[in-house]
Amino acid sequence: MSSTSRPTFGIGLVGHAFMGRAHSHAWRSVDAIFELPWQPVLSVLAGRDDGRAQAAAARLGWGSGVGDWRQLLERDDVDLIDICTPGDSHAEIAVAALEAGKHVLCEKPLANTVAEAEAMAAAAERAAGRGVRSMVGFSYRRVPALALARNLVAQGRIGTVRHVRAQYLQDWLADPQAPLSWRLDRRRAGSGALGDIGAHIIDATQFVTGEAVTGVSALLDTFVTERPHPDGPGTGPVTVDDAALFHGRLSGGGLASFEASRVAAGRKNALRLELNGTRGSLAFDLEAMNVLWFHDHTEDSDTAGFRRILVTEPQHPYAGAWWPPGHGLGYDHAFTNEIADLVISIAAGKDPEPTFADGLAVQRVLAAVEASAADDGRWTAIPGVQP
Ligand code: SOE
Repeated sequence: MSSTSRPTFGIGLVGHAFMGRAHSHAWRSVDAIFELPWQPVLSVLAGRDDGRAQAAAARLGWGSGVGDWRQLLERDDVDLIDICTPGDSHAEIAVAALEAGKHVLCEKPLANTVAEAEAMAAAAERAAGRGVRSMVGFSYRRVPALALARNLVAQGRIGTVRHVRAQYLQDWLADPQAPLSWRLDRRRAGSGALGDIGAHIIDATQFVTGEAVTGVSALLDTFVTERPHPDGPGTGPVTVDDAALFHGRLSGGGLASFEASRVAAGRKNALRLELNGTRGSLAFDLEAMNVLWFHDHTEDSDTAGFRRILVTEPQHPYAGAWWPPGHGLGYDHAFTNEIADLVISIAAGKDPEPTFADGLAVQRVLAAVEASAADDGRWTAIPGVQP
């Protein structure tokens, strides 16, 4: 929809690497796919350097580029600040933006520490009282098959959840020569596979089941402890985990296992979730993201079995806005779906989900995993969650 009679909604993006590109793509396309009450305008992109930000703005479709995100706080053509920077700057930018009256979309994990996430959740709550909204970008909630899985669980189609098996497996660090980057630096990223991709499976588990993780026992490992510098001679230390393995209990009484790895050779972006309940099971793999497997255990056992649902029908979540049945969506579409929900919620005066409080809940699980792993896998309860 491109009517100019709608109010405009000015966006300021901070960051222009992987996530900045993914969000830019979504902001560029969202108005052509969804019927939005407001018209997003890609006003300004902020980076750390004027020249590079201007070049990125031109390439990614933004009106202008600036070398300091603080300039966005002052601008009348910015209604929302979209934070796509490494985790060490999320709290500072988000709190300043909310206090300046700007809505915020912040990439996951919400922060690098629980203290930062708490400050962000508190700022979000204060801002919501003034009609200023915030959302954390757990984009996989907007993959149609995972949104359908949540609906089926909520409808009781698999009964009470007994098991969740959650994995997020990648292999871009399997090669010991893969260079250092901010994602391998604890000061910038907070943690490694744990916060980068483990955060997604924690959120996906809590989202799909509607339950909370109440406690964990964990192991972390860094298999490659030194890696080459990207732009010069020699190597430097890796200060985050390559892999995280933990199990936990859910608030409904079920058991959950979690595995996040960036050294799982051959697995490129395998976010897998399997749920077994008293009445049936569901299974999903992001490497085949248009498919949800469903087993209805109440069916006649002669013919019962996992059925493959191609989640591209018009009545499936988000799918109706896109292509005819069977034509499928990809990684990028989840960001467009996320941004559509964000704009629709803000225009309706409602808090979009996942909230900063949801991001804080994930952060508490991440911190419990680190505490448990540092103490030989000791059982560690998640503060504030009823066992
Ligand atoms: C973004 O949602 C993200 O989590 C990235 O930050 C990860 O690195 C990527 O592999 C999955 O998507």
